[in-house]
Amino acid sequence: MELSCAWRISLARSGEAAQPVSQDQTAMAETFGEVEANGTVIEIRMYTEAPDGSGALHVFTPRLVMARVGDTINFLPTEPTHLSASIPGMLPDGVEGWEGVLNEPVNYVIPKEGVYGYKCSPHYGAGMVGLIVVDGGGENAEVAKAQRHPGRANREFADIFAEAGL
Ligand SMILES: [Cu+2]
Repeated sequence: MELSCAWRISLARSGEAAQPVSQDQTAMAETFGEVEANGTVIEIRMYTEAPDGSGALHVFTPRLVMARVGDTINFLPTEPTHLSASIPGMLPDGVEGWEGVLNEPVNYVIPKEGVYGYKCSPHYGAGMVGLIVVDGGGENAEVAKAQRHPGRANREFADIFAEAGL
């Protein structure tokens, strides 16, 4: 049975804990074991112009993070016109992912080991993408690497996977 993971996804103001959006926590616990937030928060900022002076446009910073199950990923709309949304085909099996709203933060508690690819939907083709590697990458790394993307996102993901050693 396909179980919804939507309860662990929330859109919240920066600094607020993620809140469940449904009551299906018992079923999720059976699927993924202990997946409550462990208190570790990893911030990923969304920029129109990279803060490192490189001149790169439309970036997540950092674009690659190593995380553990239970960590909270906090996407911050540091500059406007951006969002974070997971990419279908770049999530571990059974994980539903997240879909952010323009100019709003996303708090996402990592439910399972594996790799999580995501994009800024308006700037996907411009290469505004990123990757979360959880507990070494797990079973879906090869499937995620094989995904094809619009425009500059292919090159960007190739660079990110190489940086991750996957
Ligand atoms: Cu963007």
